[in-house]
Amino acid sequence: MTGPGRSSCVWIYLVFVLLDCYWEKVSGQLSYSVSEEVNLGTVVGNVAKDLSISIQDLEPRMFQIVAGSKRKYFEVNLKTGALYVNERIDREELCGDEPKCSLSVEAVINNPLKLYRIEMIILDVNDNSPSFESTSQEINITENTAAGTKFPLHQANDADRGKNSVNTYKLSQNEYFSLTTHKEEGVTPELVLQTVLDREKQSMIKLTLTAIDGGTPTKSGSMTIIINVLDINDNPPIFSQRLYKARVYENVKIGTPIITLNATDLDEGQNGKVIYLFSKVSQGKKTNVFSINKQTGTVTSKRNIDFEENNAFELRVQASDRAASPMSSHAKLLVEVLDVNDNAPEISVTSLLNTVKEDASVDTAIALVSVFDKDGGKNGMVTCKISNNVPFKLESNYK
Ligand SMILES: *[C@@H]1O[C@H](CO)[C@@H](O)[C@H](O)[C@H]1NC(C)=O
Ligand SMILES: *[C@@H]1O[C@H](CO)[C@@H](O)[C@H](O)[C@H]1NC(C)=O
Ligand SMILES: [Ca+2]
Ligand SMILES: [Ca+2]
Ligand SMILES: [Ca+2]
Ligand SMILES: [Ca+2]
Repeated sequence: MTGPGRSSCVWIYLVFVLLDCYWEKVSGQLSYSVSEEVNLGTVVGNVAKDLSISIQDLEPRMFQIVAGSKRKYFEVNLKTGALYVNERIDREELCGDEPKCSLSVEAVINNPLKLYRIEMIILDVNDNSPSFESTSQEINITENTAAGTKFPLHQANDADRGKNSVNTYKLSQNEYFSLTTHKEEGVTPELVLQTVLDREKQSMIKLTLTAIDGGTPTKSGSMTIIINVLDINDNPPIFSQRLYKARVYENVKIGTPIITLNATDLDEGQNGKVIYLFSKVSQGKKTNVFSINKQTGTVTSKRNIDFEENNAFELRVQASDRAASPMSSHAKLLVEVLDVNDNAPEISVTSLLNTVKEDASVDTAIALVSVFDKDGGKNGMVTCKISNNVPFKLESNYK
């Protein structure tokens, strides 16, 4: 347990304790400043000169630096007295978050034995860039959120201290957001909504947040901010036309598609899903003739359509979305019924005279014959003929 190395260790420790007060008072304290990360061999100062020791004495009196830690950060050139950097000095590793960083170095000289404490102040160098914990941050914002609403953003870290740490944040150019920062507990960034968002115009907004430190030159780090604009039901379905016109032949088979209406809703999901209905204001006999497919908007015949009964239908249709609070709009559908020649002319005869005298004069009116055809247009036009071998002729009194 008591080898030579061990005993010298104890010895040095004892001397330190004994002489602690002594050199504090007598020698004063030597202090040097050195930047972290300087090249090995960089000279910090001349200890021989600063401790008033003759350079010639350094070697014979065994001047040496005592390593305070595992690493011997500094060494002395015994020929010149120059104190130089012997190991890489990383302020971040040595002191981390501490505001001040210094190393205590002891030097010893024999004959007579003397101890010196040298304070090495380690200066921070801007050798770290600000960085974010993740490469992106996702924020969900409902469209129509009021301008001025704030959203907290992730903070960047910078291992350096003071002005070499994060100083400012910048947001990429955009028309929707600005940035505000608070300076308590470091700089914290917040997103401020400048204008009301419209999902139907832009459903995703990509921004870049950059953190910049105050070093010379500055260093920076950035992350992506992804804004998902969430939908609200702010659009009604809109019909492709205000007035739809369709034609259908009477007597078409029941279930024949007559027209397909089309309404579109700009919203998302259920807010944008359209259902079609006949409007309540056009209830009754007329809509009983037709049915409308809720999903597709296809109007089909539900009963036999008779031109002679109705030659046109005017229907009101409604498109609604499937949101919890639905929005609706309306359109008109005119169905014109086309005639089919499904009626024979009907003849009715009204006799004016029961008998005709043999000497009745020519052009005496004998009977009134009415011809009527329920069909429309050409289908309803009639021509009348009477047999050739009778002594009567037909004369029309009006068209
Ligand atoms: C954003 O909304 C989506 C779907 O609504 C959800 O999956 C996601 O977790 C939300 N993200 C945040 C950051 O709230
Ligand atoms: C409805 O109209 C929209 C927009 O004009 C069109 O993209 C869509 O294909 C139409 N749908 C049908 C079923 O006609
Ligand atoms: Ca460093
Ligand atoms: Ca640093
Ligand atoms: Ca909608
Ligand atoms: Ca919407």
